[in-house]
Amino acid sequence: MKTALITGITGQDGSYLSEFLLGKGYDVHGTIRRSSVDYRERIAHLEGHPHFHLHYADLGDSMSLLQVVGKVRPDEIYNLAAQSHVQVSFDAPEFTADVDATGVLRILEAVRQCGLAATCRIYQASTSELYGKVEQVPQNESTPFHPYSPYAVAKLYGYWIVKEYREAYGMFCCSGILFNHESERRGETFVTRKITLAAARIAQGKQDKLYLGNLSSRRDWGYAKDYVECMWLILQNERPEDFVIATGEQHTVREFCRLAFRYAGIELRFEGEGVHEKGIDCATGRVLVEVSEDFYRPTDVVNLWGDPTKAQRELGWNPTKTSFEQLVRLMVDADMAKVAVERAGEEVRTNLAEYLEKGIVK
Ligand code: NAP
Ligand code: G4F
Repeated sequence: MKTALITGITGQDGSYLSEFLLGKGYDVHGTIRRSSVDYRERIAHLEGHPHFHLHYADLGDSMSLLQVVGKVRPDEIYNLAAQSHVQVSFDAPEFTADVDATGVLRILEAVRQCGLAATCRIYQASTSELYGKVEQVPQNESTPFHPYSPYAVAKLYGYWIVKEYREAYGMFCCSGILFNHESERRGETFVTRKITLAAARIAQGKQDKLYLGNLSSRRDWGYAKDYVECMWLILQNERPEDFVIATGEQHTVREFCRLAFRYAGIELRFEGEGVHEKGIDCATGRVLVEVSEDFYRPTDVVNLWGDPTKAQRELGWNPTKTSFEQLVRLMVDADMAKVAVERAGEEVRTNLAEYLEKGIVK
């Protein structure tokens, strides 16, 4: 039985990767952080599994990493932990650098200090944000980097330090340069999930309007569940190499929004430009989407489009397993169900309060 250690196991990708590796018969260990609210929603269903284990560690704390790596002695490490929100990295640049840049170094050194350099394979969660102010479309493994946020600059260090340890110490460590991947488990402040949740709430009368930033920004959006398979394939490869993981298809935030609302039963038309652009309900004329400068970034990456040819050819990975339309549909369906359950809960609470007040129930 192989042993894997996943940092960032409570995140979107960590939860899917755990399920995937357990399905492959791995003993799965993950790092969690202490928090005043125990927020482990994405992995709650895995707790209690005999091959699923959690350990406290923080990428900012070398001691905790040394301790967990020394104890688990993993065959494979998936370093997914990060301050992963690009906009937040402008507000917390130093924390982002500590976790997303130096944190990668701490993992690599922990492996070396524990004497596992020759046996432990390491996957580093790199990102299409490295291409930033893009110099070429679509982007592949040879496209020059031009990071365009504190997040991307920190991740660029992670990319290079992984390459350095591979060349200097012969370690099997690789970066997956992943383009945006989404799911029903995506954090609610990333644009796709923000849109699908708002579309569900608006369709069910629980929200009036959705405020977004740059509607013309383009992304290559894939399904997170498909992408974790590729992380594993990268570590099963004969040689340690870096790979671009993407669908090869590009859409704007506006297109995502229009489709999500359509699946929630609302046909939108967009009118106006820049901050004055609005998404209008074709049936009622109501303005449901507006632009707010609060969601503009000091520097925004606007044209990400990946070329997954190498991963297709060398890893046999299928980049089009889940189409863009299927991705939007599954996210909207999940949020429609979530909002319906919340509404039902509210109704039960309201009725119960009324029955208690009237003495119908005691
Ligand atoms: P996510 O949902 O934000 O999860 C991030 C994880 O990192 C969480 O488990 C979080 O723990 C943990 N974490 C944050 N700071 C930490 C610290 N100081 N020490 C230890 N753990 C820490 O991100 P994701 O979407 O799953 O992405 C996984 C990785 O892929 C990230 O490195 C991200 O930068 C990268 N990536 C993501 C995408 C994408 O489109 N999703 C694309 C390219 C690259 P808490 O739950 O305690 O906060
Ligand atoms: O959903 P986003 O916040 O994702 P972003 O910045 O592309 O970062 C994600 O993908 C990266 C891979 O390329 C990962 F490395 C990173 O960890 C993260 O998972 O924003 C996507 C686009 C941006 O151009 C943003 O300006 O959508 C635009 N946008 C427009 N309105 C918005 C909004 N983004 C957010 N979060 N919220 C808005 O209201």
